[in-house]
Amino acid sequence: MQIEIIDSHTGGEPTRVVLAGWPFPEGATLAEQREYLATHQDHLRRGVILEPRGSDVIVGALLVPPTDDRHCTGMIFFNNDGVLGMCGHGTIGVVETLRHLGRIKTGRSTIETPVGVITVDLEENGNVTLTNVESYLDQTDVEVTTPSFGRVSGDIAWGGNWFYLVHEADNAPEVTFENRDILTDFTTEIRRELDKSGVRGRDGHKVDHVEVFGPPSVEGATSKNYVLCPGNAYDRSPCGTGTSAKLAMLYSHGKIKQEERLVQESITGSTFTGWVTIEDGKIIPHISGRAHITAQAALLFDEDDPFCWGIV
Ligand code: PYC
Repeated sequence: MQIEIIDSHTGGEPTRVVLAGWPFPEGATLAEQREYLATHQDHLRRGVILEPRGSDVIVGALLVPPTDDRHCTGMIFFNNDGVLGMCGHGTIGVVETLRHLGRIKTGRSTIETPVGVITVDLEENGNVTLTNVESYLDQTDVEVTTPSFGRVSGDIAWGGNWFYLVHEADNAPEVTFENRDILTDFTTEIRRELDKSGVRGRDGHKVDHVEVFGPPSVEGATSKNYVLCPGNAYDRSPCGTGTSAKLAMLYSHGKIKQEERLVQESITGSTFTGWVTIEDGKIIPHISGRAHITAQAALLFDEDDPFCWGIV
């Protein structure tokens, strides 16, 4: 068996787009297809994402036919832990992959995801602006006490995935690349405490991404972030859904206005530019960045290989 893929990275964060060889999941909607993938095709997710073919950092995107042919494609994201709702850096990676294949034109296109339809604007130079699903602030000043770092306070917001946005902590590590391991410990403890206290997003889903902020180090940036993803890897990019959640939080607190630009720097020094518009009273984030292709390959699966479906 073989699965055809194209790899790219967006601000340092890899995306592996699956083009062929993976049977389309069953379901009338993308949400149903994501459920089918999680239930019946988890071995494929593991085989494509985990070692020995992949790594904890890669986000996969399975391209599926759109349920409405006005849309350019459907896409279902997954990572080392399971399936994802949306993925901002991954969307930019998918668009760059489609551009590489000559399957998308510059200008505006729409793409279906399990959490809604998003819009992408592709420029001649490869820059992509994605208009995300509605994002919102869900809970404010949620406090947890971590065993090693003391008291932490933050807001919970939806940006296509669930985020805990740290705004105050007794002993938060500084947000620097050198501190990435201790930032992983810090955010993992926060997520564990949130889960233990039964804190959930309004749809009952676990709050599985944690975002911490610090002063920027690249010129023109507004802030630098560290984002813990569900499978314990940290996002090398500024995180499209995390930046969307942050924009929704800032707008709801009256700290930014419509169309006001925020340049979010990642822990690796890459940046996304983001802003919000208000449409029918809903906060709609826009995230702009670009991806680069790194590989085009066929992954080979041999049933006799004890690690055929990944090292778990
Ligand atoms: O860019 O939205 C994002 C994302 C989610 C997880 C990793 N990257």
